[in-house]
Amino acid sequence: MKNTILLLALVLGSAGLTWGASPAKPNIVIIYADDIGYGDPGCYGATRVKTPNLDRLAREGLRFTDAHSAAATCTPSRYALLTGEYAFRKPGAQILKGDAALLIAPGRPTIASLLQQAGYTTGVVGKWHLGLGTEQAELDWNHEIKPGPREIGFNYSFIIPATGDRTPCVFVENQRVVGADSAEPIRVSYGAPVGDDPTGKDHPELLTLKPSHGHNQTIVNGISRIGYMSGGQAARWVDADIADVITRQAVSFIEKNQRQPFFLYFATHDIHVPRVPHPRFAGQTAMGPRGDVIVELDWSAGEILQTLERLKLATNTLVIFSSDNGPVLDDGYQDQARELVVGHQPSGPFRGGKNSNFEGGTRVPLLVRWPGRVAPGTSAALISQVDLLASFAALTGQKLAATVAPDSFNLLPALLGETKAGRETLVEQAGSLSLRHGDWKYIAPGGGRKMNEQTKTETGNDAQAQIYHLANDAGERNNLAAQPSGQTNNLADLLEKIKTTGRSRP
Ligand code: NG6
Ligand code: CA
Repeated sequence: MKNTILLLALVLGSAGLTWGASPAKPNIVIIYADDIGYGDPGCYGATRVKTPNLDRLAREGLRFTDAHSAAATCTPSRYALLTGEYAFRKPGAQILKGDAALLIAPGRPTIASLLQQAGYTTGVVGKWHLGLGTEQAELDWNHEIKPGPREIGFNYSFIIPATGDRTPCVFVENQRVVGADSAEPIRVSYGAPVGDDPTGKDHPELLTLKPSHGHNQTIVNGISRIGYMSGGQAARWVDADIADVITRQAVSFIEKNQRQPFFLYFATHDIHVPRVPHPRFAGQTAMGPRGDVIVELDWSAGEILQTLERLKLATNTLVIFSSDNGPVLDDGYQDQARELVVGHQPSGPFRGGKNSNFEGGTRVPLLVRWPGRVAPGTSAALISQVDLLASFAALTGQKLAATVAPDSFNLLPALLGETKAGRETLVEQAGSLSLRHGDWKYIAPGGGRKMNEQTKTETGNDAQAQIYHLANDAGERNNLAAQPSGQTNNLADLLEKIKTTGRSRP
């Protein structure tokens, strides 16, 4: 019996098949941009900035027009992407400080651990912003930093711990600060100042890039940040080199793992603030640093595509490009983004942007390329990044336990362009929760200001319920909540049900 099974396994194996269904094992690369809006890449209508590599992905793959990040800010979007659970269910899934504890419980299934189980080698390179260490103890940056990516399924990690504008301004590779020197211990604080590094608040004369709001604590490379840090001088990153450094790490991860299935989650720092393009990209657009870092982002994506080609991996690699939330112009530094945007529409035809309940908050670019498997074209399927986990489970022939990834739908057929049908309903998260249901969008009533005066973003907050019919009114101008369509109660009830049931996956 044993021998027969072995023989069968060998025969099936040599035919490229495995037991049961025949799951594919393409390499998977997610290029996850930061704060890129629907209208920022050329393939989504931009003309004042050229993005030939993203445009090429769009030409060779599927371009989605109704794809969403799970939330309108970074941490909750990344939480949902990795766990398949809406972030509103997770207490504390808000924009995290740079010394926050790991938000995802070690051992909890994630996209990375799921793919590990399917035999993939997994890696994360770039922006993390999901916390490190535990709630119980203050994190010591000078020793092994854990739990972190490794404990939730990543074999390899090279990360920016939080964001480019938050301390500590160092990379962490596999649980260790890169370039750390024990003679110069690193301390990080989001309470009282630590050490005697100058701050932006007290020494504005030292700044090369000035804040417009917030961002006035420890100065690193002439840029004051959110949070304090001391020590680790030799380990501190050079802002203009971040794209080069992390792109090189991403390329090297692909090179090292080219002979086995790999999953790379490449989360770029671009185009988040502080926007400091490398000198070779500075001035490439007439939009100032925000335009130039879009060019830099496109370059990074191009390096990944070229690497896949050079190693002859392109046809066996599923490449996904998307963004963690909608766009913002002035996000806290005086980099002239607002003054120079003239005519460019970061949110495309949609209202609002980063942090907004309107579509601009979560409707983001999504490009999917898998040559030979995904026919080039466009898709209007309603899809969210929270769906990647269940879709990858289907791709690799894994069955999810009922408790895992409670909001992740298997949309593999939509992702691969086999159907144009997506979700029927989707929860979007910003200041309030919104529910998409077909062409309808319901924004639950909520408190908070209507306009973020600092970023000049319309938040979409309103004490009253809002309902828009997106097919007729993509810009969400005509609130139909007062009209007797009966939709308000239906959608409010449906949203309430999704909230209280604790899961939405059938
Ligand atoms: C905000 C920051 C903003 C950015 C954002 C997080 C201020 C005034 N604004 O609090 O600059 O860092 O957090 O962005 O501090 S995200 O893309 O990581 O969600
Ligand atoms: Ca972001």
